[in-house]
Amino acid sequence: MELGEIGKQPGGGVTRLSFTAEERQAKELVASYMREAGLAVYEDAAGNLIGRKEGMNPDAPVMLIGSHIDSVYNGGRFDGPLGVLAGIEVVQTMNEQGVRTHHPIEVVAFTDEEGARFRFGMIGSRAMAGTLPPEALDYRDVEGVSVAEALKRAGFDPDRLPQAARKPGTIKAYVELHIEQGRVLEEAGLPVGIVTGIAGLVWVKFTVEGKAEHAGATPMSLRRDPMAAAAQIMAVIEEEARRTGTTVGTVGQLHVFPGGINVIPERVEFVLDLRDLQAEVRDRVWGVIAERAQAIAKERNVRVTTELLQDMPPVLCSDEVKHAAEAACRKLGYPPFWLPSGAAHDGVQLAPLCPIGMIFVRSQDGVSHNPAEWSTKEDCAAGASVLYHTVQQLARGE
Ligand code: HGY
Ligand code: MN
Ligand code: MN
Repeated sequence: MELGEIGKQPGGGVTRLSFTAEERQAKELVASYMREAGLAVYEDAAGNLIGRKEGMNPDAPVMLIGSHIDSVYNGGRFDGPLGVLAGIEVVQTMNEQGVRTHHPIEVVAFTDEEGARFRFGMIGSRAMAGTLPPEALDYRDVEGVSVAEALKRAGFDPDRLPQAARKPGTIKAYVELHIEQGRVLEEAGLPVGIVTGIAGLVWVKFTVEGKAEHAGATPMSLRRDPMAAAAQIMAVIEEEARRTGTTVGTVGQLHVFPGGINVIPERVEFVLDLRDLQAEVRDRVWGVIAERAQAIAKERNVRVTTELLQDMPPVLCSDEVKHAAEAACRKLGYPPFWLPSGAAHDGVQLAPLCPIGMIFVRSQDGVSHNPAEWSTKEDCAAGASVLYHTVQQLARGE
């Protein structure tokens, strides 16, 4: 709740975009919690905020836990912060209980998980995995500020980004506690769940170009209206995503140029967020949408071009992490329950580097990316306890 005050909007939502003053303030607060928990605090070259608890073998691979504290526009207070704060709570409790582990433990708040500001997400976890594409440094926000410029203004040197990369074998596992952001646990009447896999997403920017003309003087038959074309394409997106029963397709961002009430637009831009647990299903749906969009363009004599903004493959959670989480649930008396994640998370980027896994906490009404996002204290505590025992099993070493 205290962290949720930073970046709070008039309607109660939270907007804490990457490399902004609000995010800096949030990092300082979280760093103070980490120090209070007895952790050594540092930021890596990508701005990932990390609190480290030494293990009995300081050279052993790191047991990594955490999440993110950047948000979407007008988001909730749990998406991200729950995993970071529960991670800090876990190591604080271990320190209070005098628990030592073979592996060092690091709690991380990843930079830019949401991708709200630059329309390209997970800058921090990609940098840690060594997979941040160099061209990403030139991606710009709505004011035209590039990632590189934002890093510099926040006190980081973009040229040093490669130093954030971890070598394979240096991370024992990555476990993230996160709110489910859906209704499955609520339907099952359970406080916590074990994640089986994370859906893969693509973000595709559509630019639809027509001809700006007078809204009153131009007969319907003579128009080259990009807004009408865009509306038809969005209806195709919904129709094709529904068809498979597992795919989800969303258009949440739309820009109209010039945007006059009495002006048939010249250009319309929108971004498609398309996901499925199976990449081949998602890519087949994308193929149909792309084809039907070009047919609409032809029929309406407008120009439709697309640009791939990001493409994340679906990933499976590791058996080792799932088994540790299952044992933790049983130990605490929670019936183990497995479910996929429709939302993407930083574990997608770390999967090539180390075993990953996630523990979900029930979301009230499944609401997220919305100020009404809520999980009860009891459910958050249940999640943190499962994380506590999961981490101990994975970090105690052979
Ligand atoms: O978009 C997502 O799935 C996540 O909230 N970044
Ligand atoms: Mn989110
Ligand atoms: Mn999140």
